[in-house]
Amino acid sequence: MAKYLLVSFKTCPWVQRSAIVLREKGTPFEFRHIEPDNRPDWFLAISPHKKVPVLRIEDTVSLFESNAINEYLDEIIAPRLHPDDPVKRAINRAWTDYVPTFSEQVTGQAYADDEAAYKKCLEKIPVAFERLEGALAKQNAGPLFNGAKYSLVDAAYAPFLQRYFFLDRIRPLGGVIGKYPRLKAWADTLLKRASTHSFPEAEFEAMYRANVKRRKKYLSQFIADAAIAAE
Ligand SMILES: N[C@@H](CCC(=O)N[C@@H](CS)C(=O)NCC(=O)O)C(=O)O
Repeated sequence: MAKYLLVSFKTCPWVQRSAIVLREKGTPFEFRHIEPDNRPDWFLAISPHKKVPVLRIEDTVSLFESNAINEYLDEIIAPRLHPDDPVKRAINRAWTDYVPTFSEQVTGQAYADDEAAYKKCLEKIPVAFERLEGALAKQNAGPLFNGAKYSLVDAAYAPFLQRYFFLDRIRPLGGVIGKYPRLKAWADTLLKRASTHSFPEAEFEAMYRANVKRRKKYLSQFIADAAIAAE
């Protein structure tokens, strides 16, 4: 068994996506969390973009970019999460390629400087949700993206769907996800799945809130100082 080290910032959704795949495959790995503001030299030496995740294999090879890491893991460790059918596989990859856009459209509000920018960000959420609702309607009947079998698409979206609910609890988003029943059911399924979670859920949400608070953007004011102190 190869020795895997996954280098991470605690709340990074891109790391989470690779951690999910390792957990779905039942592959043991060392999870090493570093501080974004104090990236150690050993990390800078193995991360070409200076970003996490990096997957270090046998202390010799370093892979980066969560999608590339997940494709690699899926090629070499059973069970295969990609569908066998090449057309279905291409469709899965296409929806995984949409994740950076989805993330910006659904969680970009966390970086808005003021109320006007925040409101503009919220207008993008239904656009992203509508697209995924359409994709899910063309797939099998759930509960996962491809039906009964877990896929790399599930792993790719789970961290961002989780953050939608975190953001909804910071400043209510008017129940927008409720208008997309397939997406809502998918999100609920993913959030209930043990592999989604790298930390106990309440602890992780508190870490996420503390991050948003620290960013000193528009949303920060809606997170109480007391909550931070309690974290
Ligand atoms: N496309 C990359 C995104 C990774 C990424 O943006 N990671 C963030 C943390 S969540 C990071 O390392 N940011 C530090 C920086 O940009 O310098 C992936 O999928 O792995």
